[in-house]
Amino acid sequence: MSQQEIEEYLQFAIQLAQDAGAIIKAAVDSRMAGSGSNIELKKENPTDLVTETDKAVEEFIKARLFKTYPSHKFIGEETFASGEKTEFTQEPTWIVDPIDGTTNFIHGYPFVAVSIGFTLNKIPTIGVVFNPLLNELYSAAKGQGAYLNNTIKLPLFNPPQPLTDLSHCLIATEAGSDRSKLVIDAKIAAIHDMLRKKDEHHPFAAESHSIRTTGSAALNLCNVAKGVVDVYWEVGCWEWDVAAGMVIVAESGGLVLEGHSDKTETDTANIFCRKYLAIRAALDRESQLHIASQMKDLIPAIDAPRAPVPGGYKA
Ligand code: LIP
Repeated sequence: MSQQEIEEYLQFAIQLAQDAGAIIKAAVDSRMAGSGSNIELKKENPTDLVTETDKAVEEFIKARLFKTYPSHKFIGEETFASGEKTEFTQEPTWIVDPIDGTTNFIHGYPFVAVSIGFTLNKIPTIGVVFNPLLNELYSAAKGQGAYLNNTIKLPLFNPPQPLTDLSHCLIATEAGSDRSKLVIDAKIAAIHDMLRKKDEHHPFAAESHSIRTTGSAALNLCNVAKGVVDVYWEVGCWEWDVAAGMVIVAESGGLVLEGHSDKTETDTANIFCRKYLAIRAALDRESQLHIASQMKDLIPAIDAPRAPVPGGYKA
């Protein structure tokens, strides 16, 4: 595919994200003005929320995509949730989350984004993430760098700040939607180790600067691309949450690895792996891998199967 075609798809995705973002913003504004009628719908899992707006925005994006590129493939959160079979092939494929941060959307917490990723030959090639509540647009195409609002090159720090030790890091992570005791205990134990002082019983404790959660995997990845958080680790989110953000992180000079406790794995994460560990840009890859290895020392082994496990996931 030529650079010209990639540029065409990037501009198409940017416009699509802005138009979808306008629908999300209007829904929030009308609810805040007391005139909205967004009915909150629940999936089987009461902590994995979906609203009428998620569905409407996905339909809007899908219709525009198929009208413009009828032969392209589509993977979307709500399409998947409706039980439609999705296959990942070498074909040009759009991977979309209509609202990443649905819980935030419901509460009016302003970390809400539409996330549009594009893969070619299974390689994440374009990523656009738009937060219409803060009017922040993140975009990247493979080999062309990552940008905020089309003009500000990421990361924001130039050159990137030194990345020396996990104790100096700000770490983003999420509770996720699997609230089974095993998973929550494992995540809290990891957060405990991210925050507490090292001692003989907790040799991997990092006493890091702190932790942050935005409630949106896509925006966590964009914060890594900006360089305003150093590390993001999450188990349990899905390809539509990360497909766009992974391109944005990579193009900012960051890494996205599989977020499991295998210390030796340094390959870029498979977008379908459901476990992600992102490290911001640094002056050299060695320091990024050093931070990844420190994180892997304290990350628990949590399963994130693609099919739901009755009673929750196994830790
Ligand atoms: C959300 C993810 C977030 C995760 C939430 C949820 P949604 O996506 O972006 O990282 O922790 O549980 O999955 O459901 O708002 O599109």
